[in-house]
Amino acid sequence: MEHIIVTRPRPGVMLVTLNRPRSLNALNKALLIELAGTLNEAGADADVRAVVLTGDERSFSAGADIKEMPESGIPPFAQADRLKSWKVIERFPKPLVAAVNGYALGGGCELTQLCDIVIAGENARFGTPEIKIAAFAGDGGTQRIPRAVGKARTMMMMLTGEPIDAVTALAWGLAVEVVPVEKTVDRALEIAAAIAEKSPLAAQMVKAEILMSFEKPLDESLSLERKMLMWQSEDHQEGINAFVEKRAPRFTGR
Ligand code: DAK
Repeated sequence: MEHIIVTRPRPGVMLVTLNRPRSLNALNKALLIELAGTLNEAGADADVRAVVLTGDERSFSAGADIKEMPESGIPPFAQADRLKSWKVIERFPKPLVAAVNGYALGGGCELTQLCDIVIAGENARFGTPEIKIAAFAGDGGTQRIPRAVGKARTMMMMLTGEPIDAVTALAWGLAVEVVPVEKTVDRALEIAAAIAEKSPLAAQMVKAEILMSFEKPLDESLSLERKMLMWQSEDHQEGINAFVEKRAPRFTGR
């Protein structure tokens, strides 16, 4: 792949590194397609139980590739394969942890908010500067960011285009921890590894259930039936047995 690097630094954990440093990891269409393809593979691979997504120390991602915009014609962002790639990321069923150093702007900020847990380095800057090029956060940001931080803060971010720092992002709920820059990826991997030890069935169920609370009315999202399926899994029985026998559980995902 040209624009991302994929490694498996810990059992059950895939690390995906955005790799267009000269463009501050701007999300051109080719990168999005590679990312979606990698997540599709990770989703189908039972050896991957959690994925960490990161950039480099200067930039997680500076957003949609502005230089690609004129080439692609109008409307530039509405191309089917680009939109499909975002859908794949949005629907990735396994836990996704973001390790964010530097810029997380525009589509880069939106990408962090498709991750389930966001670890911010001290130099992280979250922002939605699209208004500066007479655009708006059209890859889900106008809908997801207010759900995370509320109306007034979103208006401030999106109408001024000015970024917020890591400590503010933490206070507003866009990130869950702030750590020194050189520790961001390690901390995200540590969290992913802790998730990977759990039952993959349970982890995916937790993710789906929590996301549902943002997407559906309460009477639909109280999906008792799906929760009942969980109690019939081998992993659930193994969890109970291990607890009673005072040993570590061995989860298989069945
Ligand atoms: N795209 C392309 N190249 C970028 C880039 C971007 N978003 N951000 C930075 N770069 C490139 C710069 O052009 C420069 O390249 P060279 O000139 O060296 O060739 C290199 O990365 C380093 O950047 P700078 O020289 O500018 O570095 P600085 O440290 O001075 O500034 C910066 C860093 C992040 C403040 C600055 O680069 C900047 O403001 N970048 C643009 C950030 C931005 O505006 N992001 C949002 C993009 S729009 C939709 C509607 C809209 C959207 C999507 C969908 N629909 C309706 C479906 C829009 C989404 C967006 O994300």
